[in-house]
Amino acid sequence: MLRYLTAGESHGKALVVIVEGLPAGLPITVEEIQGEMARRRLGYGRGPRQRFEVDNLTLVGGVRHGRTLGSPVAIEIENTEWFRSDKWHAEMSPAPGVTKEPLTQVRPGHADLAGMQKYGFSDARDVLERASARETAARVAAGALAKKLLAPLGVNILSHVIQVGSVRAKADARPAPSDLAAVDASSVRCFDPSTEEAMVAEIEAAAKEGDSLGGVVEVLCYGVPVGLGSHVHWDRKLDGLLAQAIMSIQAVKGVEIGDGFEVAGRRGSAAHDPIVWDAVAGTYRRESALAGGTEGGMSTGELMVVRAAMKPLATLNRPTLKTVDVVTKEETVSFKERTDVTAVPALGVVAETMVALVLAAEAQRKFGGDSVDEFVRNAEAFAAGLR
Ligand code: EPS
Repeated sequence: MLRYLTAGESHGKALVVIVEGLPAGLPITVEEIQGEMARRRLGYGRGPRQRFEVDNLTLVGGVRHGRTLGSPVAIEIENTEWFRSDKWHAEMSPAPGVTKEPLTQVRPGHADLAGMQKYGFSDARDVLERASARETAARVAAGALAKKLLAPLGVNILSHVIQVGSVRAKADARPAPSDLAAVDASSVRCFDPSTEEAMVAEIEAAAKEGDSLGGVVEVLCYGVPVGLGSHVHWDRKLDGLLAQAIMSIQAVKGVEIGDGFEVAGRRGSAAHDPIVWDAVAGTYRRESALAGGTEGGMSTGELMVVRAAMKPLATLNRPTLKTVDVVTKEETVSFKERTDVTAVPALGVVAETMVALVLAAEAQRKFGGDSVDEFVRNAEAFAAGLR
């Protein structure tokens, strides 16, 4: 079973991810992983950090001569920040000591206060360093491996931004796999050029006021095989696994499979995707994609659609959110930290990653195989059986 663990703090020396359960023979290079990671830094509205992070990574184990060995793949990703200033060497040192600058004006909407109460900390940095979305860099490195594993099955995963703040893209603009470069070329990773401009203006307006913005991204998965996940038990349902994975992304507050929320207001007679037999292809098809590619907790083989809603970031460039200083108990505003105006364009790439990791794990559960060849052979035999 494919599983992975990340470790590391935002301003520590590095992030680490270990991916266990990949079959042997998966071709992968540092450059491919870096390519995915660079996509995560895209997007108008990111803070200064994304301009100097360089995604310097080392494949520490599990890969030899450009192919996985079937052993755990270990990846270390430097935090460029650590190497830019000595501040972080002292502030994040693992050696015994105390900070000179504890952060005590906790931010509403961030992990600060609940984390300090839960773990008994008196400095919010003990929480925020790990709560930071910097951790998603490690996830994206793992996701690059998951996408490579899914590629020979014909699975193609991409995302696009459909809302930034109050600006929403037209519902019918949905990119195909060949449109990925165009989406990534958009300054906000929006597929609809007419909306892109309005989104940028929305970000500029928020930036001017030191404020932040949330939004919505849509992940599209083309070519997902039939039968990933299962109806037989709650924790094997594919849509449940996808929802958990998406909700685990920092600042995500909502998830939708297909047109879940819109369909809730329809009558049953107009809420489901009609099934037809495609005699030419020798396969069943759905005439629409309302269900988002899952029925009964299993993939149907149709276009998979997963949306994620991100709240506006809780760190503001001009802090105005009312809070309490946990030392004095006096009313104040939350502490100032360098931050992004919005990270919605990056959310799309992280959401792709989480979907890829779920689909890769479920594909491996279904098709097994200790080598990529065996995995692909098994998947092809299953598909041939369906025909
Ligand atoms: C983040 C705050 C910012 C972002 C960071 C996520 O970091 P910093 O406080 O160092 O400026 O840049 O995102 C990343 C570093 C990244 O690589 O995505 C937060 O509080 O979540």
